[in-house]
Amino acid sequence: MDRLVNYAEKLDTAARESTATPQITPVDTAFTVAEAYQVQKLSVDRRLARGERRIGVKMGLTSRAKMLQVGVEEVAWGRLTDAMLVEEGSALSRARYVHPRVEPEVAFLMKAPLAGKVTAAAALAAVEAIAPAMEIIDSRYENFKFALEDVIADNTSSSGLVIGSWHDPRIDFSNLGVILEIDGEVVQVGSTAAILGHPIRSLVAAARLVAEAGEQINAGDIVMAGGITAAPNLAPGQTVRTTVQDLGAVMFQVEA
Ligand code: 0L1
Ligand code: MG
Repeated sequence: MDRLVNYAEKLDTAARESTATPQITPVDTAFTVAEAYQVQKLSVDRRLARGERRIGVKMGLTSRAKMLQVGVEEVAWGRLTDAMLVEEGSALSRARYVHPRVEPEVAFLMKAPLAGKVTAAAALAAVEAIAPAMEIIDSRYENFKFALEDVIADNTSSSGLVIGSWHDPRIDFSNLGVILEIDGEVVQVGSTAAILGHPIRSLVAAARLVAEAGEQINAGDIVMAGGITAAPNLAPGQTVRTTVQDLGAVMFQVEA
């Protein structure tokens, strides 16, 4: 079997069965970023073949802290499907994941397609609305450990998304305060400026990266702009809430 197809199948199975799988790069030292994106597509295509629907893209490694942690200077992207949507205010099952964490984010809803090299103004003009959001990240690798190529192949750890109320994007969202609370206790504080200095830069990067893969951002797509703070672990019994200044709050609960 082609080695990339084999990796895609292993990652897809790990996600479906909520079991960790070994990293690729320690064994396949020649595995490249370009091949990793091919594996990501092959793996997500398996989900689409099972009936899931593509709903947009996520940007990852968008904060300086995360880039330094992984030792890269470039953002990464992943694909979102409808099965990853967690209804705002609902309870998600911890058992569906390997070792889930949560990231406070903001999400864009697109009203026009976007692809290639675009200006920040063009990107903003294609946005219908902006919302407070959270991403559930859940590396399929053992101990949540990976190299850049591994995590790209694993759809940049993306496992779920929770979206709050959509707002008019014609506000200044460059530096909005963000609070992540677990069980009413503030566990992370940040600013939307942590996303590449301004979240619109994440959308500009998304347009460029999806075009490099021969794809585009479509009208109606959701684009998750990227993590704003460190990502705490999720455990059964928790109530998790993110509040973004001027955009309001978004929450979910964790059950066993
Ligand atoms: O969305 C993100 O920034 C996560 C990217 C992958 C790294 C991780 O799993 O922490
Ligand atoms: Mg994220």
